[in-house]
Order: sequence, then structure tokens, then C-alpha cells
Amino acid sequence: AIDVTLPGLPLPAGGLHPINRVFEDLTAIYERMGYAVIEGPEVEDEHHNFEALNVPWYHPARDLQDTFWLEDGRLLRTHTSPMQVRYMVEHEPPLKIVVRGKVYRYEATDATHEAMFHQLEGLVVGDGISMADLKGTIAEMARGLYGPGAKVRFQPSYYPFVEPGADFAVWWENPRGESKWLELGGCGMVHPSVFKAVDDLREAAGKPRVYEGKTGFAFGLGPERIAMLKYGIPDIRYFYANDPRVLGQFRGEL
Ligand code: TYR
Repeated sequence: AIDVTLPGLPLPAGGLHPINRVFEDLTAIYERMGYAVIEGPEVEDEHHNFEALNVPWYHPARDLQDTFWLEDGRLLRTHTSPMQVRYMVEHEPPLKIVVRGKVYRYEATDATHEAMFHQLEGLVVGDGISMADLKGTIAEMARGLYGPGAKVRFQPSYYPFVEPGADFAVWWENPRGESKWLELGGCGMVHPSVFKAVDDLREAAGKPRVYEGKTGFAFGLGPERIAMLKYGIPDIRYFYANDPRVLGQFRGEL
């Protein structure tokens, strides 16, 4: 006979992938600051991935991001920045968004490079948005990740879709006494050419031009770098090899 009152057998629990855990931490920080969290298509067209972001076909910056092309002429997005354009075409300012998702680069893999990885992209547009707002936002994110004493560093850099542009790093310390500058990502003030490209797309879709004269900042960063340090994962390829000996260590960490 079956005793239906016996307790059932426990089933093994799954867990969030470490990259999703980092995304959850990051998006919680930005939601507290009032940002909307969105996603977007991984298959993109040249116009959104490059042209509208002020990267014309002859621009040397195209070589920095080696692209997977599809047979129909579309591509796998090389960054989450095309979602800046897509979101602005659909929404009027003021706006505050973060975009989470996968990106693809055609390059040889090693311990710190994968052909597929993730980005978190931020975009804020309004009136009188300044570089000080950008710095304060990145600093707030760093405090959310690493506590009230977190330090951030900005260095001038170049991205065609911002001017001025910068790279940012966070001072990272762990209980084992290790510490270093963690190069996290790029950022800057949205380039007027991007606003113009957005208004051109809006006009073509029968929408009013509302972006020229606005100001805004944007940033992009890689959660893999945060997760590798946080969990002591030495090789980026461990994230996507689906080896249960690695991912099983995150079991039950829902
Ligand atoms: N898209 C850039 C990259 O993939 C990162 C970035 C994003 C830089 C937004 C600046 C910026 O405003 O490398």
C-alpha cells in the first residue's frame, strides 16, 4: 500500500547563473535610482549598431568590434548601445534606462575573451544633464556593489557615440586583502550626432523631432568582469561551458 502521508523526496534545486546574479545586483541598484530596466534584440542591423551611433562604414572604430554577419546582411549586435537608439525612437525625453543583454564579437577566445558576453548599458537624457551627473551615477553604482567606501576613477577615452568619452574603473578590495582598479567600462556624454540620427529615424516614422538640443550621458559595462572577481572565477570560458562542476557551485543561490 502507498502511504500518501509520507513526506516527498527532496528534489535538487537549481540556481541563478552567476552572470544573472550580477545582473540582478546591478539592476536593483539602478531601479533604486529610478531607471527602467529593458532588453532588446540580439540580431541587429548595421544602421542601429553602427551608423546611428556615429560610426560610418569607413570609420576605423568598426575594426575595434569584429562583427558576426548574418547571411541576410544583418548582424549579431557587438554592443548594447543600439538599444539607446531604439529606445529614443520610441520614447520622448526625459528618460533613464538600463539595458541588459548578450553581445557578440568575432574574436579568438582566451581566459578573458569570449565570442559571446554580456553588457549593461545605461542612458539618461533630459535637460541640463552633465558629466557630474554621470560621475555621481557611476559612483552610486560602485557604492551599491562594493560598499560606502567604494572609489571610482575616470580616464579620457574615445567612443564615437559620446563626446567627451571616458573609461571608468572601480577600486575593488576583498576580504582576502586583495585590491586593484577594476576596469569596468566606457561612458560619456551622448554625441549630438546620435540625437540627430534618432530624430531622423523618428521623423521617418512620422514622430516629432524631440532630441536635438537635449543632453544626456551613457555608459556600458561588462558583468563578467564583476562576477569573475566576486566569485574568484579565473577564466571567462567557465561561464558558458555548462560544466556542472562550475555552475553547480551556485546551486540554490536563488
Ligand atoms: N558600447 C561600448 C562598447 O561596447 C561601451 C560604451 C557604451 C561606451 C556606452 C560608451 C558609452 O557611452 O565597448
